[in-house]
Amino acid sequence: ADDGYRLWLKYDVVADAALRKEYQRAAQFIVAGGESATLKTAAEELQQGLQGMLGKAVPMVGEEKGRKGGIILRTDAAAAKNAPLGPEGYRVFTDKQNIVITGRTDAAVLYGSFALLRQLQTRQPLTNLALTSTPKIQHRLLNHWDNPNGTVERGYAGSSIWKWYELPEVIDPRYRDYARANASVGINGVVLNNVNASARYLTAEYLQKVAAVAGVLRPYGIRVYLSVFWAAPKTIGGLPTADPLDQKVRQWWTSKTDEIYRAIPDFGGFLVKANSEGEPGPQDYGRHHADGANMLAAALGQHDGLVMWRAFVYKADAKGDRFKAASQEFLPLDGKFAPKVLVQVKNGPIDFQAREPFHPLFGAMPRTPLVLEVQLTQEYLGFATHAVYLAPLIKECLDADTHAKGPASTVARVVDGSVDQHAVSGIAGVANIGADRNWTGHPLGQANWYAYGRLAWDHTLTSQAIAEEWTRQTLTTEPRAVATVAGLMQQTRSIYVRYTTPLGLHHIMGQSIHYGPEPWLAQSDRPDWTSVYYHRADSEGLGFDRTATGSNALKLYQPAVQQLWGNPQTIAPDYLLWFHHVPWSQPLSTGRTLWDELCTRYYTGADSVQWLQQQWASVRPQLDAALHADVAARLQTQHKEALWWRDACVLYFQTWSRRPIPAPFTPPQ
Ligand code: GCW
Repeated sequence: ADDGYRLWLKYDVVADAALRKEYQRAAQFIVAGGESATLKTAAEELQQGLQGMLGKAVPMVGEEKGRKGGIILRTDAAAAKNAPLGPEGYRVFTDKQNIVITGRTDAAVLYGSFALLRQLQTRQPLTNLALTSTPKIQHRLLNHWDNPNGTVERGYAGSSIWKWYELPEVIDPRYRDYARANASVGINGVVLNNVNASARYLTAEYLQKVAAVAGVLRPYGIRVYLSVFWAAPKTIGGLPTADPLDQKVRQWWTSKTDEIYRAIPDFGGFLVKANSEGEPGPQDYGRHHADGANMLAAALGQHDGLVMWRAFVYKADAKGDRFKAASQEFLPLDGKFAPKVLVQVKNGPIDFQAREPFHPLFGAMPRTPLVLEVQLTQEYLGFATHAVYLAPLIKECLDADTHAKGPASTVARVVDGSVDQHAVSGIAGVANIGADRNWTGHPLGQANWYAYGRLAWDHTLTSQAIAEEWTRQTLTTEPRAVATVAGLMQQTRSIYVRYTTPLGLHHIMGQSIHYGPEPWLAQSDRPDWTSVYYHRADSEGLGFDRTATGSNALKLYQPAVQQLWGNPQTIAPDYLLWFHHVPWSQPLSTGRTLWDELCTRYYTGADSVQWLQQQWASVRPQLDAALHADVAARLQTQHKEALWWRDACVLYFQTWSRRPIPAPFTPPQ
């Protein structure tokens, strides 16, 4: 039985004998082309993959010496001169009947090796190979929200994979498999700990542990970063303050940073959540975010590291609009950040909802490189129980046009630096990884880790293509089953939106757990954690007016976007209630009234889970039985809970609309 541990790096034997022969002919030996740890890693990965897929060992040789039919790894600064490969881009091509994998750096060759393995795993021909690819974004990070005690904030796949109590002496072999998986999709940095950070990671004791992990990840081209607790100079430094303009505080961070680089020479840098949800920060001392970020940038000094400063901030203001909070704090700081600082912005203005409009900071801070933060762990998307393939969600954000510098100023192009000509760029995915045997709890959750990496590397890839690629490597290569699985994956996100938060509803889920429906929630520690704050249902209608007659958050976007979303008649229904308070009786572009459309989406959404179940059932013969049964069982739960969402929301909103559930959905008498 497939326990899911091998992820998409399964390397199962190629069943088609003719194709296997073709592959065997093309891969008779490997030339590692150097002694570096990364090149050795690449060659070993090829050996492991080929051994599995070809069913026989492929030897490593020192030089090809005129031999043909082998794979040659070659790090070559000059070879890549004509093509703009950058430091990480690779080329895989056929030369004198050998397959050459080349790039300017060893890491590039490693990425090329994984690209070749992907060709084999997806059963593509190897004749006249010409694969060329360069990452569009420089820093492609996973953010772990993992705590020192082994828990994972918003993690649904077991405890943390990092075994801090055993490190640095015990190196869990899993760290290496984790590195392989990341490198295979081009992830080149990982923040090991939660943004709600413990200062403990900065102690000498823990830095040794972090260094040990960094040692495992390094050959895979992955650098480690740490989230920092702002008040660390007080809690572990013994200082009376953490004021970023205090000389002793600055000195403390500088020597701490030097200490980190002595232990981890290629340390990536810091991620900071400050003055957000109760975390300490520079505002505690009357300073602003840029004071804080620039102080850390100064501490980094000549070290090759970055500061990623999060923009996820909002105040408990019943009369305000949380949608605007980050813009209010950060827009005035554009141009005030030091060169080593990037501001990290969630995809949407609220918090990883099933659908959000793109964050209005994208395109609005031209002088600051912005990191896009997306969430792979399904905090608001059904944990590890509901099947939600996230590539369509991520793409929706990446492809959104900010119009910052005219049309085609997409979020993707803001983030990759091309809109504002930034020299540095980054993207972050909040990991969905835990110590569960299959890494992600829901077997299909693996696809979200995979898709994130692929999109971080190349945001022009389509979700459909990534779904197919992942399915072929992970589940089956049988073409009809691949089409069925990829096809159902493509629908999962919009189905989830329909039975939970259709038409632009948001933040109506269970309090603090963020699971299941609780649209009636009116009391909480903070007004902006209730549901009624967001849906604004009353006897007239539903939705948050963010136009000029309401909070006017819409004004944060460029005029072209305001135009697109400002008119309730022309805005796409998917975004409607994000921006408009709409009468229950209002006819929508779908031909139904708001109330009827709302009911229709809840009912058809829940029904569609049965469609998912049918599609999944149809591929049973092609899939591993245990894995198939696992997903089938989760889909059963998902269907039950889709009905729960539907009934809770429709019946609750009905207390305001006072209208009957439209005929096709009325339960039989
Ligand atoms: O999504 C929310 C979560 C918090 C999280 C916070 C953040 C790490 O509910 O658990 O804290 O956002 O992104 O900082």
